[in-house]
Amino acid sequence: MINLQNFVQTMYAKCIEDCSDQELYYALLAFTKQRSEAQCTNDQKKKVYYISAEFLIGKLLSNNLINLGLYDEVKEQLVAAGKDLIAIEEMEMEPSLGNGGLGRLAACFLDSIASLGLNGDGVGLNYHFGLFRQIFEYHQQRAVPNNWITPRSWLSESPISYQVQFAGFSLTSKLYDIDVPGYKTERKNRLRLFDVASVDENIVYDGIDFDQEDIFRNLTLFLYPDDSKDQGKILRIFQQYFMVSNAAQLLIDEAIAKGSNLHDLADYAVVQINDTHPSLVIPELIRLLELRGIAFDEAVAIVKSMTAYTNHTILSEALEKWPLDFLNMVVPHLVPFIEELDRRAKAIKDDESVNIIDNHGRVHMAHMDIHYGYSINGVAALHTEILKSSELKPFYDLYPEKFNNKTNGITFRRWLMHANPSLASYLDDLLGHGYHHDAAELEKFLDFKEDKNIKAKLEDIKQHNKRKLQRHLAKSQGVAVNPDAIFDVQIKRIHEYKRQQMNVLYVIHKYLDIKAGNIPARPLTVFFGGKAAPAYTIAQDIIHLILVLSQVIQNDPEVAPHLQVVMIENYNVTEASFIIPAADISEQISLASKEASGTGNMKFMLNGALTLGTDDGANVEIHELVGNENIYIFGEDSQTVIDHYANGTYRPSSFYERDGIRPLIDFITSDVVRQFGGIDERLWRLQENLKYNDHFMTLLDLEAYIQTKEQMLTDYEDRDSWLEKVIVNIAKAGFFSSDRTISQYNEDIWHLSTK
Ligand code: 26Q
Repeated sequence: MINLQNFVQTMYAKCIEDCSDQELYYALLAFTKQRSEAQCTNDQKKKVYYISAEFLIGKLLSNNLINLGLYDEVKEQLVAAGKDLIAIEEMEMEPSLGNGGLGRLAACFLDSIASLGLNGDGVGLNYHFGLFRQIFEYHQQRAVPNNWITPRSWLSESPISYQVQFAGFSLTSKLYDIDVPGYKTERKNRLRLFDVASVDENIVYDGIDFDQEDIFRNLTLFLYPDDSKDQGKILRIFQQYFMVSNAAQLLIDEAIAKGSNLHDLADYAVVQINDTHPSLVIPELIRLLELRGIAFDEAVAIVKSMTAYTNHTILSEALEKWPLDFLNMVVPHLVPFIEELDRRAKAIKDDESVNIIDNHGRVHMAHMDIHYGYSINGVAALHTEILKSSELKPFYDLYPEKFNNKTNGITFRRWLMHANPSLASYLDDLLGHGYHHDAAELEKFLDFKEDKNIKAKLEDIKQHNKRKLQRHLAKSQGVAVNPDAIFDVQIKRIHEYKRQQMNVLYVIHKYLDIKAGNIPARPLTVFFGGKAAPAYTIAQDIIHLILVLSQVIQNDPEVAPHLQVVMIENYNVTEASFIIPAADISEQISLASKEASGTGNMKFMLNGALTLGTDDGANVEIHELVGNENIYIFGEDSQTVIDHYANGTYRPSSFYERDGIRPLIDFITSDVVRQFGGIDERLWRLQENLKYNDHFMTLLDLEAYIQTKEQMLTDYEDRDSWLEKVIVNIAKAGFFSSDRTISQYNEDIWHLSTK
């Protein structure tokens, strides 16, 4: 039994009723931190260190209250005092310490590691400015700094500090911890974020520019500073080495404190390398072990038995290759280790496809991970198969035993219980609480798929969530949406391979169709949300077109009652938890073979939206689980796409000639678009790119996409059958709990004791 009034009284000498939401937020922050600080940390002998350049944890207040088992009581006591937890939560800054999927996955994993009672910490960097805040001006994205660290926050200072050596100078680190309480476990893990003691926020000028050479002051200022220029790349290497050297020193110290003699380090620690950003941990661990008296050969063997690598992408441009010259400028003392590892790998097989250092003197980080780690995994079944059969085939031929798949998952604590409390409590009533700990129990929901009352209730819950989103958008963005419309949602980073441009072409198709007199049965609202990397021009162009189109439609009285386009400003974890529960259609339309997994697809399914997608990433597994009748799959399959790339057989211009396609592309530079603020340079570039380049084959699938989406809108009108599909999707979503994913990591890779 908690007494929030007492706590607030002691803190502010007044009662809850008289406090502002800001004051109550700080009170709840202190209260929740105190509760988790009182918990013991997991202390089993062996521990996983999940090293990642990104942890997109999102706001923590409600999440931590849920996990500590305090949420309902706190909410009740606030309501009794006339206060609203949702309004209080708005006072919290979102720590946007990640770009997208990979960072959010790391956050879900921390939740599941703690909730399963496993001993495991996240290790990363304490960026002072998380991912930029996105604002729209003149129909374009502007990036402004996002300084999330307030004087009082979830960070706790720790006394831990290390020296990290760079070329000609060393930096002192300072460790901050964020507690990660497991769901009703009584024990916690931690997210360990390293900072530079000498960091200085005052060197940031003019938005998000800063002196990139002032490493002493800037190292932890920003998540992924623009690396389109060499200076940015070098800063990234500084960040990566700083992160992994601290992580390596921390794990060695913790193992020694528990009795390790370092020869047995692998009994105490396992490192999961989240994509290649932390890959320098391999040579760094070897270097540190040698410094502590372990012979090189043995050091290599130890590190090989305790490091595992996860690959999150098959886009070759995202695979890190650092020039040796840069490494020599930043960490010259590490280079001899990398060179020796390269020599030894070349003795096994000397071929460009598997070499660590290539003929251009570049270090392939993934190659180092695969040679010198004991496990490599992809993040969805199809992704892992593509790695084995094409992208990393030469490695699969060398080390088949190292390859394994771990299909991604999401934490149900945040994406169901917190984001969609109405659905969660209804499922509690219907199915009991068993699914909280064993998500597979959601399958019991299948028993109700023909139950009319349950369908009516699901309809009510969706309507309730649409209204909640409606209120939120009115307040946050001044946008009015119609809760009686079909909510069709594509929220994710803006990238050509994710094909937001295809969805835009559908919108143009619909606009022209309505202009031609074909009035839809029900209004459609198409939501987009996502940030574009500041240096990624075409992605900026796509945002521009969406924003202008939204105006064109809104200002056309013939079309506006039937069609609306909403671009969510500053899409982030917080926005996602408002939007996803309100969605009817989940857009997962990447070019087959390009999306490693996707995790938004899982969140939508769990919240009762139906997937409109390609057979790509984890969509393939969703498709298998729910069956053809309960998903809308379209487009060419991954093999066809891979063959097009291999043989150079895709020609966008031949698709452009088609009657169903040409008017849509031409519309991009039409007078009406230009009248509403369209910028010629952006529109032309986008149009030309689609006609003559179209690297991610938008036009290849466009007709199938339009047709499938139209079918979906027609099917939506048969409410009974639509809701049956919704039930099947929710019931089958249990597989995508990150608890399942983490159990598999543990069984196959980490081998930690569960108590
Ligand atoms: C690389 C080099 C230089 C600068 C930046 C980068 C870089 C930064 C971020 C490369 C990759 C990323 C992020 C990748 C990412 O988020 N991948 C996503 O991971 C998800 C979790 O596994 C998957 O669900 C998505 O399919 C995948 O796109």
